[in-house]
Amino acid sequence: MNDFSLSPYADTEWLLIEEGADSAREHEIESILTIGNGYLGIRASIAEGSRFSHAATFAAGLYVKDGALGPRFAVLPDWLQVEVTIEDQRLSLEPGRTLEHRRLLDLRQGILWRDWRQQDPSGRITGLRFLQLASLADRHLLVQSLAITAENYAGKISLATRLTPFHLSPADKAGADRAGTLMRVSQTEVAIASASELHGPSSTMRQGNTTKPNGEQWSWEVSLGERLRLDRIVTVFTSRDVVRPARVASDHLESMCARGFSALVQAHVDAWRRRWEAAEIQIVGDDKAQRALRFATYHLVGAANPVDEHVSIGARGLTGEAYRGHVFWDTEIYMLPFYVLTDPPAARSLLMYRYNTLEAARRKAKAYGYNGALYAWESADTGDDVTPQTSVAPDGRLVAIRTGEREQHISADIAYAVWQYWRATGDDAFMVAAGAEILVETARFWASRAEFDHDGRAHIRQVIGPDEYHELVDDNAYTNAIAKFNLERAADTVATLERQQNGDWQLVSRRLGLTKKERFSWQGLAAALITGFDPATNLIEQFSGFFQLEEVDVAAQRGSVIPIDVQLGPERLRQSKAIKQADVVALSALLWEQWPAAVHEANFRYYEPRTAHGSSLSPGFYALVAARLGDLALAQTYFRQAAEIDLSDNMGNASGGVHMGALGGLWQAAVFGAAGLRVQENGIALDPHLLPGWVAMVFPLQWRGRLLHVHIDAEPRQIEIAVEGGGNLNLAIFEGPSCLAHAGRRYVSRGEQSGWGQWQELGQ
Ligand code: IFM
Repeated sequence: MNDFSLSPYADTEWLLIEEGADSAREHEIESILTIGNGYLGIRASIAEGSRFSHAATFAAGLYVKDGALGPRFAVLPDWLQVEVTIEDQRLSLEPGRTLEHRRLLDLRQGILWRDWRQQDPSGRITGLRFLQLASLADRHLLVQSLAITAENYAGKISLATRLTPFHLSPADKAGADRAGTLMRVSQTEVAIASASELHGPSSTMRQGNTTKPNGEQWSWEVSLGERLRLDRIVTVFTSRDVVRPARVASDHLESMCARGFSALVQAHVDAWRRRWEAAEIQIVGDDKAQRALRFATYHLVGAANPVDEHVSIGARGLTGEAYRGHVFWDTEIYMLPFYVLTDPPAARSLLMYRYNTLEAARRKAKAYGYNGALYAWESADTGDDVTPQTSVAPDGRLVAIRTGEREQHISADIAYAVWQYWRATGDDAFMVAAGAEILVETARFWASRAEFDHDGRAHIRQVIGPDEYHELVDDNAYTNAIAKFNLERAADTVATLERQQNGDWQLVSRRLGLTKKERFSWQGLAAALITGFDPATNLIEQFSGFFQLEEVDVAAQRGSVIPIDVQLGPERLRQSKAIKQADVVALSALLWEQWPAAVHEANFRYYEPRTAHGSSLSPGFYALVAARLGDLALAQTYFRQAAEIDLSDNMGNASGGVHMGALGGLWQAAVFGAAGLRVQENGIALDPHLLPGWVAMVFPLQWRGRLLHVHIDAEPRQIEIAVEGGGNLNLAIFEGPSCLAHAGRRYVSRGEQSGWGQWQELGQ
């Protein structure tokens, strides 16, 4: 019998290890150790199940209707279930004695391992090693393997898998019926086909000796010390992907089986290696930061599917059911930069989801009496707004949720993301075919949404900004500034496309009925929108009247187990300056170039003590801005806070899935904060502020078809960049020297007493 040719990655720094078993943490562990490939996500529940398990496999874009609560993620059948019975004793963590139990998430290879040694009540010791993966090389493929060793006994080992077999209709029949299952989720058919092989010391069983209606069963007499291995290959297709999922799943299974288990695992490991080459951030000198960035990158890679333009990433990705799998602004504002700079096709697909749901956004705008496109605050498969209408407050009251109606900045956030993608990739085809239409329709929304005063100033009233503690406010600075950005970029883009006389664009422009007058009106509105900026103090008022609210000591209450919104109650909270999350500070993170550093500094100092970080999105942006301001101690505090959201469950809710936006925010804190990266139209600029203890930071990034390798050293200060592929580009230090860089060359700039030295070319 073959042994696993694979084992966990040798460098244990790449392994996230959960020792033992702690029922109280089981749901949290299942979330953080999830395996996924953007099409499927599988929580890390134990194969034999337990009272504490919450097994779930999710498929991106697959929701079930749930009455008034709207859609929620569909949970697919638990294809991982395997029961192991020694003679007549079912093996489980509960009776008997657990001699060893550990789960290892192999971040490098995208594999979840589990090592378990159990002594049953009769004294028999069984050793088990499990492997499971969701292939990154073939998103319809799942693999499971289980090696079992009879350590101190001879006897019968029985295994039972639990997938109801499906029988193909005669029209779909390709070969033998496979174990598997066929289910219907709303209108969607889901087919899961599975083939298993049990390898003994000298022979292999290709099918269970009993195929029961609810799975296959295998029995084998083992001698002392002998080892068995069960390999399972599983394919999943839905009628969202193909016309006849059962037939395709079955055919695909045949061809996967023909390739063989080892080759399938190897292809997956190779795919992960390539993704790491394009995305790995190395932090020398800070193992915790290194681990947190690997964890963030792992989950970001596992959440995206570059070939599906009809799905996006929910707030918890494919790792849990919190927020019912719904998609928020988290994707465009917090996660998208990671994909733009490490996997542009994935970024494009995420934006195409918004393009493909533009009709729903138009419907929503119309329903509220506006023009253009108002995107859903929470969306699922169709793009219609699926924000729940009510929720239960901690004191048991039913409270109305108004974000679906009033948290409208999401439309501008999506426009912002379109622009960022285009600027970093130069993907004109996307802009003409989809991006510009999003810019136009969202600009049209703001044009109908804003109200002009008699003095010519424009207002956006009765909104909810990112700080959701204050509802129905007028002129939220974030909303107005991002809407202004939306209007300006829409006007610029249309002007550029008109100038280029792009034929495809002319058709789109005609279909949209665009006129010069409308374009100019966007510029006029952008200039008239209230910004809340006071030149006397450099402060930006978060919304009209914010400065008059009551001061409360947010910082003093941050350590408390009772969140500040609960402590104060809704009325007092509304009247206070306690804010939930980065709002004005999010503007510093997103639109840095629009204000001088003194403005960022003043606002950061003002809002930082008043922010409760009641959203996981907040600490990452505070870390980013603190790093840009050079307050490295505070940047580190916030970086660690963001890093521990899932890894230490510091918000107490990782059981519902990992916080994808926070993971994207952590990545941005490192790349846009510590490395100080700015993506520009003619190249990139850096402004390094490595966090305390970071000896060096190394990362790759893509800019308009070029691959850049950035290496920043703390002492002596130095930036080295190698450029691969494409034409020349501008390399700059932010507000410092710049140079024209060529493909195949390396460039270095060294820190000087004040600032940075000129770039020098190092050659190959
Ligand atoms: O999008 C966020 C929002 O900003 C705060 N509440 C949670 C949402 C999902 O993460």
